[in-house]
Amino acid sequence: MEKRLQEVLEKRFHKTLDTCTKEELFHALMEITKEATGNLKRNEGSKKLYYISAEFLIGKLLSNNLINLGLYEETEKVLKSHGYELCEIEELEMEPSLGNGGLGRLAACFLDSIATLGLPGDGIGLNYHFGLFQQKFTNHKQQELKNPWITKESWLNRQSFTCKVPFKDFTMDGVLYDIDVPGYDSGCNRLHLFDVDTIDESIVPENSINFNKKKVQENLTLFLYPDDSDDAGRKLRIYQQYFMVSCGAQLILKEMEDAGYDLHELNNHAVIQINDTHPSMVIPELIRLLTEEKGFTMDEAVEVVSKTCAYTNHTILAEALEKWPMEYLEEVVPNLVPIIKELDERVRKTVKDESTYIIDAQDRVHMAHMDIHYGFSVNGVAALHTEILKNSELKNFYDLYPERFNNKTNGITFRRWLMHCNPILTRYIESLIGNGFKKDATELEKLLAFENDETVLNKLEEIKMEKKLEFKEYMEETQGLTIDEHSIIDVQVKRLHEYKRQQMNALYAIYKYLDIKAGNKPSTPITMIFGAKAAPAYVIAKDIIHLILCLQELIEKDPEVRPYFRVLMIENYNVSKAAKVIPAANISEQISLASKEASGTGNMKFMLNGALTLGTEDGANVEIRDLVGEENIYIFGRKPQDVIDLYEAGTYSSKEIYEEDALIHKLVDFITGEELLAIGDEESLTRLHRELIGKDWFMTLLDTKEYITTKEKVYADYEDRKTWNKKALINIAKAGFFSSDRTIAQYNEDIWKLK
Ligand code: Z57
Repeated sequence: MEKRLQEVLEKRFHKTLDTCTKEELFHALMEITKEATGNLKRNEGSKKLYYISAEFLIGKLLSNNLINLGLYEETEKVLKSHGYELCEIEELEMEPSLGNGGLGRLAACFLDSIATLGLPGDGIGLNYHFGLFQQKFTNHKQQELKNPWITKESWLNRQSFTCKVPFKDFTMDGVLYDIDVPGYDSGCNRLHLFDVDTIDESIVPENSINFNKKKVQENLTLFLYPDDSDDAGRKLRIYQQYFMVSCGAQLILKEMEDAGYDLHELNNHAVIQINDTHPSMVIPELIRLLTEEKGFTMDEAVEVVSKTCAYTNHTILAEALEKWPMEYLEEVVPNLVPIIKELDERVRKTVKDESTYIIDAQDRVHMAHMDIHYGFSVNGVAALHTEILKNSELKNFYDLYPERFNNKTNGITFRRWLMHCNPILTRYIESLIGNGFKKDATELEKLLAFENDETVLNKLEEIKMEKKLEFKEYMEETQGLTIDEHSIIDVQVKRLHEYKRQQMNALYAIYKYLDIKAGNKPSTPITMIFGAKAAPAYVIAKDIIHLILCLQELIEKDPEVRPYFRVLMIENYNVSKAAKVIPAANISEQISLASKEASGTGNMKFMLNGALTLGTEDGANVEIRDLVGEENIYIFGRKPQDVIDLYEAGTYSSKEIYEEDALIHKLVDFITGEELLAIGDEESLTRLHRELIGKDWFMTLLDTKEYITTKEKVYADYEDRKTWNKKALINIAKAGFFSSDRTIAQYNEDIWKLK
C-alpha cells in the first residue's frame, strides 16, 4: 500500500506521503481503492438477482471498501507512520445521500451482504444529483439546503449502456453510472444508477431546494423525494419511477440476451426484488417490452414476469402505500395504461374480492396489489410485521395466496455497523473470542462466557467511554456543543415521524426539566440526543423538531438544570453521523406506537454496539427481546394487538387523557407555556399543542405515563454499572442474528435461489 500510494501521489500531484495535502491523499486513496475493487472477480452464476430500489443509502465508501478489500489496517498503519489518521482523511469524502432512512439504508446493507456471500446480484436505482436535502437549524427550525455530493472524482463510473425511455410527450435517454460493490473478502457486484445528460443543476438556486417542476428533462434526477413513509403524490415522482424501471428492465433484458438466455426462461436466470412499491411499474414495463419488442404473447409475458418478480413490503401506514390516479399515469406513461388495465381485467376474471383489484372504484392504481397478484413472493421485514400483513393489512391477499407470503427479518452489515464504526470494540471482541465472528456473526454468542467476568465488563465500559469521548470531540467541532462524557447518553436518531413518537420523548424531557426545577437532581447526569430530518412538507414533524430545539435552548441557558440534564439535537443526521453517535450510546430509543414500525434497523445497530433498548413491542424490538430476554431490555407500552383494536374501535381520545391526568396535562401545556413561547414560534408550538390534544393519531398520550416510569427505571439501573455492563454484553452477544448476511442467506434460500 505504501509503495502504491507514493506512486499515485507522485504521478498525480508530484508529491510524496510527507509533502501531500490531506485532499491529495484522499484522492490517491480513492484511486487505489477503486482500482483494487475493479480487479476483484465478479460474482457470477446462471441466475442473477436485481435489487431494484428508489433508494440506496450507501454512505461514505472509502473506509468500508478498504475493510471489505482487507486493506484497512495496513492503510491505517501506513498513514499513521506519516502522521495522518485515516479517520480524518475519511472526513473529506462527501456522503452520497441517495436515501431517506431505513428502507434506503437496508438496501445498502443488503448490497454489502449479497456481495459478501458471493451471490451475483446488482442494485438498480437512480443517480440523484442533490440526493436528500441537507438540514440546517436556523431560529430553532429545520431549513433545507441542496446537497451536491457528486464531485469531479467519485465512485461513479460512467458506462456505455444507454436506453430510451418513452414518456407521453417525449423520450428521454437513460445513461448509466456504476458503483462497484466489493464484498467482505469476496467478489464484487455493482450498483447501477441511471441518470440523464440533460439534467441542469443550475435551475436550483443556492440556499434552497426549489426548482421548476415542469421541466422534466432538466430536473428528473435532481432530487430524491424527501417523503419517508408518506407520499407527496406528485407527477415528477411517477416520471422518476418509470424512468428507473424502464432503464432497469432494458438493462436486465440486455444482460439476459447477452448471456445467451431464452427470455421465455427469464425466471430461471433472473429474479427481481421490488423494494417497496416505488419500483412496481417494472412489472408492466417488462410485460410491455416483452410483448412489443420480443414477440411474446400477453399470456407468455405475464407468466414469465410473474415468476421473476418478488415484492417486499416495508410499512402498514396507509399513506405510504402508493395509489396513483389513472389520470396521472395516462398523462405520464400512457404506454403502461393498457397493460395495467389488462392485468386488472385478469384479476377481475378470477378473483371475487373487490378489495384486491388493481384499479379501484375511484380509478386509482394500487401498486402493492399489482405486486402481489403478479409476483411470486411477498415478504414483510420483521416477524411481527409479517404477521400483521397476513392477519390484517393484507389479509385478503393472504387468503388468496398463502404460499406467497414469507418473513425476512431485516439485518444490518456488521462491516459498517461494528468493524468500521467501532474498531476498538471489534479488536477487543477479537481478543476474547477470535475473529470467526467477522464471517459468522452468530459466533458473537461466545461472548456469553464472559458475562460475569469483571475485567471484561469493565473493559466494555472503558470502550464505551472512549467512544463517548470521540463523539464529544466531534460534536464540539461540528456544532460547538460540549457533551459530558460521564453522563448517561440516551439517543433517539431516526427520521422524524409522528408514529416514531419523538414527541413522547420530548414530553419526557419536559417532565425531567420540571422535576429538576422542583429540586430532584439525578445522581448521574443525563444527555438526551436527538437526530432527525423531517420531510419538508410535513408540518407537524417540523413542529416537533422546533419543540426539541426550543427545549435545547431553554435548558442550555439554565444553569440550574444544564449540569444534570441536557437535550441536544444533531444537525443533518445522516449515515456518517449515525456511525459516530451509535457507538457512544447507552440507551437506544425505539418507542414507536406498537404495530406501526415495520422493523426498525437502528435498534439492531445500537444493540450491536452495547446500548440497551428502551422500546415498545414493535417491529424487530420483539425479536430483540426474545433473544436477549426480558431482563436485558426495557419494553413498555400498549401491545400491538391492543393498538390495532383501538384503531378498529375508534375510541382513542387523547383529549380524555389530557383532561383526566394532571401530570400529562401539565407536560402538554408546557409546550405553549411562557418559557418556550419566549424562545420559539407561537404558531408552531400552538399547532403541535392542538394536534396532541385534538388528534394524536399515533397515540402519544396513551403510553406517556408508562414511558416516564420505565425511563426512570432505566436511569436508576444505570447506577449499578456492573449489572448494566453485563446487560450490554448480552446484547452484543445476541446481535449476531441481525447480521444482514443472515437476512440475505434467507432471501436466497426461500426466494432468489441463486447458485
Ligand atoms: C422507510 O424507510 C420504511 C418504510 C417505508 O414504507 C418507507 Br416509504 C421508507 C422503513 C420502515 O419504516 C422501517 O420500519 C424498516 O425497518 C425499514 O423501512 C426497512 O425495512
